[in-house]
Amino acid sequence: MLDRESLEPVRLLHRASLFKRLAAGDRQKLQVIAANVDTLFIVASCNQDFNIARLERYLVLAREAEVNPVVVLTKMDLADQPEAFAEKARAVQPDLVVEIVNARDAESVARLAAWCGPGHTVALLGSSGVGKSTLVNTLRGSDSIATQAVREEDGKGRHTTTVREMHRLDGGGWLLDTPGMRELQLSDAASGLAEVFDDILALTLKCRFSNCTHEAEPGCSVRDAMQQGKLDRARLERWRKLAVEDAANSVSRATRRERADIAENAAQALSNNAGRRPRR
Ligand SMILES: Nc1nc2c(ncn2[C@@H]2O[C@H](COP(=O)(O)OP(=O)(O)OP(=O)(O)O)[C@@H](O)[C@H]2O)c(=O)[nH]1
Ligand SMILES: [Mg+2]
Ligand SMILES: [Zn+2]
Repeated sequence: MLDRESLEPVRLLHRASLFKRLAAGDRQKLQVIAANVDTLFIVASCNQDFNIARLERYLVLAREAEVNPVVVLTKMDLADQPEAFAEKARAVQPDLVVEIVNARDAESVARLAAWCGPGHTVALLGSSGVGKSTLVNTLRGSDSIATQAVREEDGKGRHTTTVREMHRLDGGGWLLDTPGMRELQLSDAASGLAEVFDDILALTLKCRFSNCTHEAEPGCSVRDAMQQGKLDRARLERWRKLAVEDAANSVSRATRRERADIAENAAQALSNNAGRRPRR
């Protein structure tokens, strides 16, 4: 927080919500994507970009950071059945808010204003080309941020936005536009995973063996649910993949932390010894 007069920093505000990811290239490092965000717009398009696994991944991130997620599906004007995409997204979590818009159309985007009121900060995440910057432009009633047509061949974006940028709305809200990210690995996201996949978690707690792998053990509630058509195998596999990834990344960072602790303790011991040299 800055002092109004001197503009000197007077207080470091507590980061209410923190989005982090493992830095691309260096899996051992955490990179902060955004802090103090109230709402996350998870942006995807009503086309081949739409991907349930990616949506779940962003949701885990939002739940882990305790930020309110809103799924924004763009390009409804280009889709034959945009509602079909919304249905798929809603199936991920029963209470999930899903909005379908034409990001270029102010009237269509107006429904998102509810989350962008005074003092509110919204971060936009999603693949390149889904229309994050277009949404920001339309919400601000300007076209000052660069956007670029997606590639003809595969509909993929061209990584037009390259840095995170805050944009102020006339109404007092803030929008954080981000570059479409290629890599978004989970780390330390156990509680986010538990929330997004709470149905699976509840089943695993009922398995006969506490270390059930849900492959071949008797008394497995997860397999029972699948046999009864209550759990989709693909969803189970997506959960498994994210859980394994999260565990692997969390462990490798823990080892790094442990190594740092050991090094620090050793240094401490050395300096203590230096102070307590035996008298001659
Ligand atoms: N018809 C239509 N076009 C859209 C819509 N949303 C975005 N576009 C177009 O899609 C292209 C990509 O939009 P951008 O806003 O640059 O996408 P972005 O998500 O910011 O992409 P990066 O900055 O690369 O991460 C632009 O040509 C937009 O005009 C939409 O709802 N309908
Ligand atoms: Mg952009
Ligand atoms: Zn089981």
